[in-house]
Amino acid sequence: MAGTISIHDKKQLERYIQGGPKQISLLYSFTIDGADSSTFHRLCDKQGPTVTVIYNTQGTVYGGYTEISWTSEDGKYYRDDHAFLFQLYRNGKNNPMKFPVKMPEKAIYCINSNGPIFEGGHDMKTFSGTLTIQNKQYTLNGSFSLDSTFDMGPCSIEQFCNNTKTVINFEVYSVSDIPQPPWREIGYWERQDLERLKNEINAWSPPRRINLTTANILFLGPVGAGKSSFFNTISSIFRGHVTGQAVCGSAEQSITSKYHMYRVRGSALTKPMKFRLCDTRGIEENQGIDGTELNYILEGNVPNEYQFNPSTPISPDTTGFVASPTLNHKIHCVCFIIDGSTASVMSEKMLEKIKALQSTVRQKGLSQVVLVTKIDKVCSNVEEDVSTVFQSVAIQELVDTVSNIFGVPRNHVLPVKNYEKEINVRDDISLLALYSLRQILRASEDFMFNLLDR
Ligand SMILES: Nc1nc2c(ncn2[C@@H]2O[C@H](COP(=O)(O)OP(=O)(O)OP(=O)(O)O)[C@@H](O)[C@H]2O)c(=O)[nH]1
Ligand SMILES: [Mg+2]
Repeated sequence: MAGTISIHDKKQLERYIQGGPKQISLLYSFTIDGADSSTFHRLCDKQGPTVTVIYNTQGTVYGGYTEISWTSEDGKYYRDDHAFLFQLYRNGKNNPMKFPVKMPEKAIYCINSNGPIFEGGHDMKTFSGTLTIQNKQYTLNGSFSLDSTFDMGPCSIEQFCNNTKTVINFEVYSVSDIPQPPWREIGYWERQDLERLKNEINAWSPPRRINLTTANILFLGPVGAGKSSFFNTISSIFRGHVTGQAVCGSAEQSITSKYHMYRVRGSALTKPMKFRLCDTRGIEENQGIDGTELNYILEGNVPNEYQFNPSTPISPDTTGFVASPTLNHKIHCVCFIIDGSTASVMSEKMLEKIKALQSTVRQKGLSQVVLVTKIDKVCSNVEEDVSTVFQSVAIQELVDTVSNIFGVPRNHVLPVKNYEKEINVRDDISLLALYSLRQILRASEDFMFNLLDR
């Protein structure tokens, strides 16, 4: 059933209501259903958020929005923190205005004998009983005192509704969110999908003909970005509880001071998986890993458990330096890890440093992916439920920004939420982390396939 309201007016109401695109559908209309309060209740009760739109004889269009369902009661106030009155047209001219609720505890009043009542002090008590139609007009029998429950600012009753109660139509529309298609389709968030991914990663191995025992994945990123936490997240998923094998935390300088080539295993008794997650100290503006050190790490010269020393960079004289590394020692994929909550405000100096390191990685023909952590700090919906990540516009924009900063395709930018405050593992966090790890393993395969071709 179509109403009188135009697409332009719906867009205006959508902006007032906030929270993205809305489906606005007609529930009740004087001209179609008759001006009768019991008909209003029959068609509009228990319908969730609604918008009431009144068209008066002077070309003024105004009304009220509530996210609380109308009900048939003996008389009861309902709290609504998001209710508002509005105007769309004044005397035939477009004049959009929103009047927010200022006494939310008495935003609406439900009573079976009346139509919609926006009030606390009868701000907009529309009509009661049955109204008769005369010359295609209805005269509302409610009262409009305005400004006790809603903040009308300087808008007078004359300006709001011409101080007249003769109307040509009165409509109530239901308002609901239009579900947005995900901006990245991964298509699964169920427990069995998590088990499937775990099995797939557990069984993963480098392509046979390459003769590699493990894929070595290097984590590189600013101090505090969540590098060690990502290893802990992956380890927690396979161990079945949140673990803290890698030391994490927040400090001015890198918490991680050793180079760790971590293996992941389900328990002490099971074989490790066929990839190593190589954790490094963080990138700092004035110290930390530089191009030469990175080159040694990528080439496999740096031994596991190497203690970084800011005053003496890695060199062939370093104890344990692997002078003749094989392909098994080398890095096969670089995973830049950055903090999503500060990605767009990284300093020029930090960006320059990252770009220089990226160029070293690129020269070696290695695959690069970017893991964006702390997405729970970027979007509150995602904080509550990580499976909404690919519906979140904020995360989509973050991925676009990071893809521009790093100059990598968007499908190589992977948002994750690490385990940090949680005590138990959660399917939504685990699924996203494993999905990202699978993409990282696939990126390492790309490099290995290039080796095969050589
Ligand atoms: N809210 C939130 N906090 C996170 C997330 N990932 C990591 N953290 C927190 O960020 C802080 C730094 O995490 P680490 O894993 O130690 O970071 P790092 O990159 O290893 O840092 P350095 O070793 O110092 O270079 C810790 O307090 C973590 O709990 C995340 O996804 N969400
Ligand atoms: Mg660390």
